[in-house]
Amino acid sequence: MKRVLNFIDGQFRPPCSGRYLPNVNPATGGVIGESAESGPEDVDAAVVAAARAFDSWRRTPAEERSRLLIRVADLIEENFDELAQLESEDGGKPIALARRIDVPRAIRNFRFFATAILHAETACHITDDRALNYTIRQPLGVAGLISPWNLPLYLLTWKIAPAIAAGNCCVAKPSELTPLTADRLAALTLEAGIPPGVVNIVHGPGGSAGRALTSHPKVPLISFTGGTKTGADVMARAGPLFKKVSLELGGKNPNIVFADADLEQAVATSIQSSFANQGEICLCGSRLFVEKTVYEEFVDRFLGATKKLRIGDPQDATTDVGALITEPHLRKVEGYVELAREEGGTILVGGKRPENLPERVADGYFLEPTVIAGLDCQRRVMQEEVFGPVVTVTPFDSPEEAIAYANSTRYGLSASVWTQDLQKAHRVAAAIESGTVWVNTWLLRDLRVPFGGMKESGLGREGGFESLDFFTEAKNVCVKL
Ligand code: TXE
Repeated sequence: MKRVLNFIDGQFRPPCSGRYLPNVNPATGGVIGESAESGPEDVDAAVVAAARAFDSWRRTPAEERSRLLIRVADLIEENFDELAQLESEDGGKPIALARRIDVPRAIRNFRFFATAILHAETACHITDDRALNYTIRQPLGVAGLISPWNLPLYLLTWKIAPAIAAGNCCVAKPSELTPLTADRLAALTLEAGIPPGVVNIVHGPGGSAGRALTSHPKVPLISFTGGTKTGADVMARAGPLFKKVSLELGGKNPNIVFADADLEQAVATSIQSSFANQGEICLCGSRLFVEKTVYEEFVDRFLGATKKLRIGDPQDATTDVGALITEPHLRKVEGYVELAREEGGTILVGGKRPENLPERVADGYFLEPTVIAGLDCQRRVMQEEVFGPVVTVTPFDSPEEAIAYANSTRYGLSASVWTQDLQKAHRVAAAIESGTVWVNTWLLRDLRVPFGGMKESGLGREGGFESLDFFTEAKNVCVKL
């Protein structure tokens, strides 16, 4: 039984409450440990430590900060197997996925921002012969970082690395559902030589520890990834304190397949974009739109590939689909399948808990990959984020109709477009209301590009220099000549 403590000022400390939350392995339903149930006092102690460390960290030369961050990346790499194992146990995700996506991306996040700060430039504006303006970018102080359970280490490092690379210190609050890799990361930052107080990690529920961070007057900046409803609460608390806020929220992403697409590739990638991480990725393409003339052929092939997915023990290297994060979440996703039936949809495949699971995971929170047809775009299942292995398929007649369907939700995070017609690809990409449009691919991430959502999918952009801009404040110095 692993007990996860807070990491404050370079030390592992129990929460002030003395209470712990059970940590459940979603694949078995068994308790595998517990994590600190922190509240405002713990967050305050972490903020004090971070503010103290900021004084010298902000003055640490970029080359030295870079060296330390690269050391963290190296240590994640050295502990690759253990981290993949922890991520899989904690979140129910297939170990193969943790090895392919989660841990490599955590390494990349640290390496990327460690080197990015060595290439940062600032602007200079010359006002005729009267003045010279230059811009200084300075860190803000204590960054509040709140991350979710679906890609725990991937998203936590996506926030910690740019925050501290830019010279801030941070208080991170990982999801209470997946504390294990954050806990290992804390130890690795210590081993790497990151000074005490630069990285602080406080575990606990969103309603207490999370809110203490978003409403803390000494935390001028919040980077949040999570659900849209929670994002609104973060905004409501941070707004009156005029904090800088970046929100990466939910998605209901369209995946549009035109008749001239390479169907083989479109099917193979759509299987990933529909069901990777059990559909628990904000970028998953949960609404598939297929041009009518190839609809039947595409759906046939797609259903065939769906049925071949192996659902089972996440620890088995051949498993494609693991367990959903919690039992309530499983029930919520099942509720959407039921709602789809009531709304007149047809379940083409899946829709139920799998039978014949290996004994070790017989009590886990599994749901078969599910494909639903026959729903109107305005139905709730087509409008709300399900966040499970559930995808809808809908035929369309023209690019205009596909665009209208794509834009028919309050979300705008990402989209995929499948076509071999270059002009159509550019035209449709420009018309879709989303922060990212992938053409003939999905989840291909260059860390330099702006990443974020339109509409209710978020606020602001992170990635590359956009992240470094977010984690610093621009100051204009105007010198009269
Ligand atoms: O996420 P929450 P939940 C979506 C998905 C999912 C839904 C709810 O649709 O079904 O959100 O998931 C912390 N102040 N996504 O409830 O609550 C919380 O402790 C400050 C999309 O699990 O948003 C955790 O650390 N913090 C998504 C983090 O916020 C608060 C990923 C995210 O949890 C808080 C996850 C509060 N009031 C869910 N309440 C994505 N965009 O990838 C909670 N938290």
